[in-house]
Amino acid sequence: MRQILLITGGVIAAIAFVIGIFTFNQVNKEEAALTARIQVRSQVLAESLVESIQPAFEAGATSSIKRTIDKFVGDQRLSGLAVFDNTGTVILSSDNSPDVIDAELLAAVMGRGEPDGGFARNESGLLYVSVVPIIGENQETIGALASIQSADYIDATIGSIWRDNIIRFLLQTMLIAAAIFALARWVFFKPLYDLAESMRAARRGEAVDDDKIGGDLLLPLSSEIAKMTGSLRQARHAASQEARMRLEKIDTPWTAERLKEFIKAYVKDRPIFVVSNGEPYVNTRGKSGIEWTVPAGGLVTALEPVMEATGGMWIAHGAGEADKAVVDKDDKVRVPHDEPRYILKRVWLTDEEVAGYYNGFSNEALWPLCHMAHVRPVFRKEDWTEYRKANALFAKTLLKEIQGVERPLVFVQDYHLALVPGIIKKSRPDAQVAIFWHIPWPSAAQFSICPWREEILHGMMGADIIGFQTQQYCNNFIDTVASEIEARIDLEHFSIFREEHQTFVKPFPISIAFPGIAEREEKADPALLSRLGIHSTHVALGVDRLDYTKGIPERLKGIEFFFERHPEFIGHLTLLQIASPTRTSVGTYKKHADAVLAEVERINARFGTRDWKPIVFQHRSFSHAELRTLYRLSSMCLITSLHDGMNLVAKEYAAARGDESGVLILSQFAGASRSMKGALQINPYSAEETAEAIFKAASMPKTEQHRRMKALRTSVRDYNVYRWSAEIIKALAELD
Ligand code: ADQ
Repeated sequence: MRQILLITGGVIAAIAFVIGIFTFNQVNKEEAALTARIQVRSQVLAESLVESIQPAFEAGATSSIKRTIDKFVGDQRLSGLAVFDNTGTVILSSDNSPDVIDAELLAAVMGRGEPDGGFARNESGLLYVSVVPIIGENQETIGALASIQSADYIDATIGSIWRDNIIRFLLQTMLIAAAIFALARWVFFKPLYDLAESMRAARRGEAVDDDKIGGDLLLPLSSEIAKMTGSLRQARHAASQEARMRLEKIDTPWTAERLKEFIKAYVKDRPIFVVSNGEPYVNTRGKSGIEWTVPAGGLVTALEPVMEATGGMWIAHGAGEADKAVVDKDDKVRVPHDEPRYILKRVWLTDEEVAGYYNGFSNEALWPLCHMAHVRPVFRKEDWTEYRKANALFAKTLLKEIQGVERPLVFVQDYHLALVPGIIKKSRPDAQVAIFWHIPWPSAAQFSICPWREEILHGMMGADIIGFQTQQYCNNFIDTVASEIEARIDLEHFSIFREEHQTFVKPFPISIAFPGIAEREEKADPALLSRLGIHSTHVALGVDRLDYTKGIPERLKGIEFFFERHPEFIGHLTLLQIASPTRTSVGTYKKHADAVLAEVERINARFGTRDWKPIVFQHRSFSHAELRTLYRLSSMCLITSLHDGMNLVAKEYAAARGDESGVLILSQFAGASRSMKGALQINPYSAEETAEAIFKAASMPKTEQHRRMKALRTSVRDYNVYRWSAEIIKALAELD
């Protein structure tokens, strides 16, 4: 656009210059011709009058001269006439003759005895004054006659020439600007846009019409690009063929490509709608304008690669300060921002709803209710009211989006939205709905303390499939249903019949996207550890949200006990604890954060030396790339959750260790402990066990590390997040 304006501006300036010069010339010529004409006419008139009044002038017959000049003025439509004696004094003048005669002009005419003239201006406009000498019989100048004529038409003619040319200039400018815009658009910009669009389409793997790439103007470039997009298509085709083949084989790894093919095969073109509280991208205002970040948390880590692979729509709460600024009128934005692959639709909640539904019922009631971490759930009626309202709002938003979509696939996430499946199924019985519970499901006895347990269970059972992380949580759920509501339980198929609706309860252990080759080959730059002030031989790494279920105080106790038992490691081993702030508006979390920080300080004061600290505590989020580097640089990763649905950090650690080194210390209360057999399992409540595991990891021979890490990596590679979502989608599709 700027370029078009520059070109147009340049052309207009050139036209203005040319038209200006031409107009100036034309005006000069016209002015000269009109002046000559008025000069001649005035002089001829004045001379003819002088001839007729000369005898009377010499005879001093003033009254006869007066009559003659008055008549002449009337006949010739002059503005005035005046007769002067040889001293330059007016003897006679016509009625209302303007007083514009220049004394110098008069003196010059009488001195030379020759006629002359000039322009004058008064309030009535431009005038031409012609002065003719009156010559006596002795050939001496005896007086002069001045005729005054209106020359307004010269002004008018010059003005109209300027006006006409300015109008011509404006018309030409408009026409030329329009022509330049049209030409630039069609000849230059359109081919460029087409080219960019073709490349985008090729990148998305869509068919590109090669003839349309760039048009004639960009022929040399477009033929090269056509070849490139052709090869890209071939590569994609080959990859998808390969994926189709692999689809049939159980023992080949699941990839984004394979998931895409799988979805095509199983659900054809039915779009997938994901609904969760947390959003995959948060927009904030930064120094360079609106920025985006991926929030720390297991749900996003798992689902984002799936959505990138499958497309569709993700509905989530827009909690970022600049979230509203980037959505369209339907509250949608295409993400990832740098390479859009699916639609994120944001739901807006009031502060009151966030306080009651999210901080209150979700995080102060359901979260502690489902986790055995000895934090008492808080059940407030007003939080429950907000929870119901917010669930209804998410469901309403989804129902609007699935209007007109036949048998939509709906995938509801987590404990924040337990009531959504019920609401959806009521309005759209044809929708196939799954809900995945990312956190543990407690025992029936523990769940029975919830005052609104029945409504929660009914809401969840609106789903066709309820997924949990482990078989144990499925068992707990079935027990809970059996003891709380009237329903028929089919233990053979692990399903529940209620009001003619069948809900299957199945374990789907969540995972991560196993890294591709590019990530595997990334170098782990040790400078990151130096920047964090860590120079120890051994680094024990902890990566968690600062949540009381993650057992960070227990981990600190473990490390303290380790240094007590093995003082030879003082100065040589550092615990790097990365803890991203989480749920900071909830009182329990604030207290927990303060307690953890105080413990870190206490232990650092107890064992720290001048240039070494036993614990480096980072109270912030790190990027995925930074985390990968830290996973690779640490000798062990510590997971000490008191209770955890799965724990993806354990899987991320194994996935990052392409060198098959490093040791995973894993709590027996994390869902991940079911499948991650190469880990050193611990009971995090026992500081001794944790300390011994740290010692074992720090002294473990490389061969044992390789053996264990190989097993861990195989478990993650074989059951990655693509397989997780494929299994859920398959279970949904098989309901038909
Ligand atoms: P979370 O409780 O959030 O998830 P987890 O599974 O460990 O727990 O996932 C945490 C994710 O956040 C990981 O991807 C990790 O890399 C990231 N993360 C943590 N701290 C971070 C930091 N400081 N900076 C950047 N990233 C950080 C819930 C359940 C889990 C379950 C998941 C998925 O509580 O039990 O495994 O959902 O279902």
